[in-house]
Amino acid sequence: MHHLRTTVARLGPLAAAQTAQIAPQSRLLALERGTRTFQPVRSLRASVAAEPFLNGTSSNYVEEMYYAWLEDPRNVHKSWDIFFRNANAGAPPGAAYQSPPPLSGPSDGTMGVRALVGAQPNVEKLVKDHLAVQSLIRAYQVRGHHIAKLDPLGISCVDFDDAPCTVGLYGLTEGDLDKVFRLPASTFIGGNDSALPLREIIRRLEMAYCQHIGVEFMFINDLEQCQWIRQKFETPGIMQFSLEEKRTLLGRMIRSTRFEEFLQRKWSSEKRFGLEGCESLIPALKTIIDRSSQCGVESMILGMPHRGRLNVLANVIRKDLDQIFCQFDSKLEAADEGSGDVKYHLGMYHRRMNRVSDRYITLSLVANPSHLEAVDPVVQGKTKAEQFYSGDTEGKRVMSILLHGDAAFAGQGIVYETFHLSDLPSYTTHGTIHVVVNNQIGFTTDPRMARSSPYPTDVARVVNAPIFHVNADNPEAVMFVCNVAAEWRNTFHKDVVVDLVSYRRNGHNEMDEPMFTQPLMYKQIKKQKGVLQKFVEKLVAEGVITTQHYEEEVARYDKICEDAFAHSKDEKILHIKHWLDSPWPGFFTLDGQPKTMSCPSTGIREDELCHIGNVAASVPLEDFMIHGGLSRILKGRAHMVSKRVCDWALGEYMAFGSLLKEGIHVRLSGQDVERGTFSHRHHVLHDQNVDKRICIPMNSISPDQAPYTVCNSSLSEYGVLGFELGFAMASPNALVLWEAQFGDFHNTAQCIIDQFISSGQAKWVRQNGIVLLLPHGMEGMGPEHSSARPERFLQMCNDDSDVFPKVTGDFAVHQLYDCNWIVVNCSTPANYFHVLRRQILLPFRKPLIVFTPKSLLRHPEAKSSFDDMLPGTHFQRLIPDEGPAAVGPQNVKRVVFCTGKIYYDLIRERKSRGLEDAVAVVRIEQLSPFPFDLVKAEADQYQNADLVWCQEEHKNQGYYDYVKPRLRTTLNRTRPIWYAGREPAAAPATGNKHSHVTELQRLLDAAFDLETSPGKL
Ligand SMILES: Cc1ncc(C[n+]2csc(CCOP(=O)(O)OP(=O)(O)O)c2C)c(N)n1
Ligand SMILES: [Mg+2]
Repeated sequence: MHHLRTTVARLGPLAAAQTAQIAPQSRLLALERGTRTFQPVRSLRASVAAEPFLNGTSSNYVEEMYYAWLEDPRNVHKSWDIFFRNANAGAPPGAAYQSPPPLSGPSDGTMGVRALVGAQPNVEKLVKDHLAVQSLIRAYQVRGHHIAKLDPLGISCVDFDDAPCTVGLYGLTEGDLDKVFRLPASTFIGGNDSALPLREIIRRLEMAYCQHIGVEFMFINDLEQCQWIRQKFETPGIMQFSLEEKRTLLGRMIRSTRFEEFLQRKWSSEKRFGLEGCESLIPALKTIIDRSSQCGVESMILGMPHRGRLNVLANVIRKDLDQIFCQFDSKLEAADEGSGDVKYHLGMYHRRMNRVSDRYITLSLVANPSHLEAVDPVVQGKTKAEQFYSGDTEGKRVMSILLHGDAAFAGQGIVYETFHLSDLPSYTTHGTIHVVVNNQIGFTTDPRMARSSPYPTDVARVVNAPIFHVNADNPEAVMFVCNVAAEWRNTFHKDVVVDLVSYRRNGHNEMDEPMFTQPLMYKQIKKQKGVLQKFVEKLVAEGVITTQHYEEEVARYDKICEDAFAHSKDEKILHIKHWLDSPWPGFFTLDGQPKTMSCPSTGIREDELCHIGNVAASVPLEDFMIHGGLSRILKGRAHMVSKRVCDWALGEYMAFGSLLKEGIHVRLSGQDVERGTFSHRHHVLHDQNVDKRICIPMNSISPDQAPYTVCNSSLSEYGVLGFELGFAMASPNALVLWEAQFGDFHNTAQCIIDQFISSGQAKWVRQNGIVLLLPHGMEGMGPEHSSARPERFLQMCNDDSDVFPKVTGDFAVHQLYDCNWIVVNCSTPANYFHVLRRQILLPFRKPLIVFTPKSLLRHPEAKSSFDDMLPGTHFQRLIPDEGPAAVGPQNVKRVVFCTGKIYYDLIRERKSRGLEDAVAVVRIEQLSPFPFDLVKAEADQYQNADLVWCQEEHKNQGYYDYVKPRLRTTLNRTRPIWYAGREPAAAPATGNKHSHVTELQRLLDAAFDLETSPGKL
């Protein structure tokens, strides 16, 4: 490889040194191929100062020949053999070329080559012409898709230049058309022939690259992969189907088309985002599924937008039709808790026999919000998890399929972010098949206004995914590329894109008038014969089917729909539960309820704490040299274990380690999480002497422990959080955590937080236990990085601020069961330890939002004793004052309620003012669901005290707006409560250190000035 580069590098300047002359020439060639003619645009005449036959465009071909020559010098013409030998031997530019010896030797059976060569007096011309032919072949491979007839409407506004595929460009003339040329190793158009007349070469290239399929792949920088694709599309006669395959395809087209027609007949004014104009999507998906199943895939996870979703549910996933039809009945009562979602967002899970492969397959369509493409990383995460839990390390049994709209695929950045996960070790799903329903419109916007690239699919090029554009009005071509796509994924385990170039027969939805904005397009569409009709006519003409056969098939499917429709009227209740995309068998009772409504102690035995602590302090590998600074950290951990205390990092270690020991997989993902942004975690140790040698002590806790995954992610919040959410969907028996580098960065993942995490269960009756770790706190570091925006998370909590709840039974667990997510701000390592463990020990799953500290990571007082983590201990929703104030509550003049790190500022200030008897400081650790019961108990205990809410965040931020009504409800408005905190502000924090300190002191003064009450809450 290195050798190749040096040779090619030596060739480079030769080519560059030439001057290209653009010579206008008269029209040379017109081939008998329909409307297109070959126009010579320019010819390049090389200076003979260097190699006489090389020019800039030919160096690629030289490279290809060089590869072939490396394999076997006999693969190339003798003249090239000599050239490469000379070049390799260090011949200077201009001297490597020598006239080859006259060609002779045994016949190789090629068509007329010897005759041609023998008749060729000028070998230089022969080489030049061969190079020209190679250039032409390559031009078709690179740009044949520019010319392919991809658009069923014939109105595509992309104006590609077809000149590169004209022979004149390469210096060939009409007289060359019947000359025979030897074919290079980089083409398969010859089949069994190694040489062909130019006319036939062009015809075959046109067949392979310029019909209804456009193949975009030459940007892929892997020769084997390029060769594989060339073979798939160039081999003569490769696109042929048996009668049975054609009939199956017809059956699928009938189902796809008649399903939409049925819905249109029954519910003409209901939104369904029909598939009309791209009905071949259904056979496309079915082909991908069949072929993948034949290749051994057992589980396929799909994500898709609105367009054609009901059709996919009915005809691909095989959801019962009556279940789909009853969704149109507006009188159905909702049976499940939660608010539900519209029918074209719901998910689905189904296991069935695949008739083509004769194997069982599981298909699941992931529920999604309206936000286009947001589901992409979620599907990938779920796929990765299923691969992980089933030991499918290469993606041979589980795969993902993503569907896209053309406008969304090009426009939504999450597509790009998801593509960039595709090859990362801890995120790869080993190849996704993407299918774009490219109806050449997005709502009312046409592609000229919707993207700057010629195709909607260009984003896929960043990961070297081949892109197969196909005219969706040709179902056979669609089926062909889908087969190739499935085989590609199975062979290389890399992403691939199928671009179904189609149209949208109706408006954006069934109520929409497209003629307002796309009059010409829709005039054309109105004239357009339906794809099924065209296909049937073709099959009848070919004698594959009779009209009668077709009509019978249609009648049969229509009857299936009518019967299901009649059936659907019996449904009286709508069960969203029937639309679950990720059931967790065994976790719930049979009717989907938690098995208990209590939570055991989250503490663990002392010997376990010591053992895990010692692992955290050790390097389990021999001869492993760690950094000196890290040695000190590990020694510090060992010291803490001997003193029976934990800091934040060790508390986290205890939580993860103990869960792993109990067989719970733990996965921590996010930017720089392995070390920890604040250099406190160090879960992955790096040998200082051996490159890439690492050690993860967390995986050495116990021989039968669950695996621990800790992975630095790509720099994407939207993509990675979506991915981890999907990962957490697959199993309830895993602790899946995503850490933001700083809490404020979660805002670029807001869509995942709003549309999935806070509302997912309400919409899709699907639980999820994902944990978000969001570093938060004002450390005088400026407006960025200071706030994880607690106000936003708290605003989305569904607990009622105005109702004091009934406190019965295991109130804390019931409250958790009813909430949409849990929001905590722990002030001690022990409480952090407990809340992480509680995630798993709860009999149900809820997302957990943790505002994590920065300065507390090293704060000498932010440590917990092992005593607070032993069996019998729990997560504390509220931590009461445990000092002198609590001993004499009647003497307490003020109770300061707070949360998080401000607690440590408060107790320092209290101490310095000598107010430990007079002021109680109470920490609310679980902000939501709000610990009404515990807050009330605290307030009741200090009857003579005034009450203050203190926060370091600005008043319009942080917790203020959330706690205010809840504190008032708790106190039943019988006692006033005061506010000590920063004024409202636009930015989360000041950029000026001095202002920061002044503001902090001012709020501490307000909290402890017992003579004057601060402003009322
Ligand atoms: C993130 C996001 N922005 C805007 C919308 C509103 N919207 C719904 S469909 C649509 C057009 C989508 O076009 P395309 O991706 O081509 O799919 P098509 O409807 O043509 O199948 C838009 C803008 C949305 N659903 N999601
Ligand atoms: Mg579209």
